Amino acid sequence: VRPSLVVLPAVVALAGTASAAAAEDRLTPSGPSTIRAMWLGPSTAEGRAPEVLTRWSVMVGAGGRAGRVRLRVLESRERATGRANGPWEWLPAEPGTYSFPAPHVPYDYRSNDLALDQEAGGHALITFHPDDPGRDSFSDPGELYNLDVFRPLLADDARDVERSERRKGEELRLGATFERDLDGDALGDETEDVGDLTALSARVSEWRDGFAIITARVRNSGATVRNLPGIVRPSPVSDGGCVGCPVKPLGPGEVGEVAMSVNVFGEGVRGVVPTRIEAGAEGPDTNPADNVVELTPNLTLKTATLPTPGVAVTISTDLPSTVLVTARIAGVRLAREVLFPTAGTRTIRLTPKTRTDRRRINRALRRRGRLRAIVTAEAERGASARRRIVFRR
Ligand SMILES: [Ca+2]
Ligand SMILES: [Ca+2]
Ligand SMILES: [Ca+2]
Repeated sequence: VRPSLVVLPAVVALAGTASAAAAEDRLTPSGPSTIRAMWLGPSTAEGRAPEVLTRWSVMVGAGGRAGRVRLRVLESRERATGRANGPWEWLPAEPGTYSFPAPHVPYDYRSNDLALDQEAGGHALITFHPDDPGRDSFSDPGELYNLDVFRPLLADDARDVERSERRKGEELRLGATFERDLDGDALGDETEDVGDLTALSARVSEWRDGFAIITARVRNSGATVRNLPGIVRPSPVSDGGCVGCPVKPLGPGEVGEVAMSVNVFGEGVRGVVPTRIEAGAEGPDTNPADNVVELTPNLTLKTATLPTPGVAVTISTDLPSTVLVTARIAGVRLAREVLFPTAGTRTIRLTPKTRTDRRRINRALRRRGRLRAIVTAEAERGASARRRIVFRR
């Protein structure tokens, strides 16, 4: 998602309807004042994710003055009530688009108005839309754009201040840049809320009603808190989602667990267990390569003794794997590699390959007392399972 630059919602609302009367450039009022861009048209009412104001910009035309200006964020009401103020900035007279950092406050363009404090005034920042008799007041830019002027400058903590003047048809070319801020830390999640998670391991930790619960261990390898660590939803999208979210924020150096469910056999839209997952948080990652980790297979083992002598081993894995199965009996090591191209179950026999090994085991079996053996299965990324078996009591 790219940062959204919105000059005014009107730009969208009026697109594609050529105005009969030509717009012209104008200057802002001379002298110190606060000038507020007022849009009197409709705006949409959809629910928006939390957003934070990050920058503001103006488009300077020809023929104006230079001078100091300052951004004001106001409540969207007839009378002016302040919410936040930027620092004073120097605005050149040369035509161009100038962008400045904004006070980072929660921002919804439908419930906030933007204004500028100006000292000298006379800046080339206005597009004037003449009245268009061919349009009704709901579609005539000459009616919808207005510039409210407050003299003297609005106080920093202005409340319910009446405007001094409303200039019809004057569009202040002032735009806001804002970004999603899901964690509400006033850092834009698209460009500012940067960090570095590392995915250490992941596996299917549990099954619930046909949903695989995938749990991952993640480390915060960066210098900033990650407020919304989690697993990025794989595509194609199946039912499921974040489990136990939001989890606790992860501080620098901390290791934590995040989880996600995927519908594999349950009701609804099904998917498959992913072979790898990607860890993510609210903002960009400085080293995305280490956010991805392959799932560690879950291995299970069943064993039975053989008269030959030897051991029968039944291995199950929930992922494609290469499993090394070993047994230690009376100091003899028996080993076999078992390939699973897909998840599944296989039974193999581990028996001594040489006559010497067979004799050694048989000799141990003839002695008094128990003969114990350890059977181990090991696969990728540290997956292992182990069973102890008793040959003779
Ligand atoms: Ca944020
Ligand atoms: Ca954050
Ligand atoms: Ca990373």
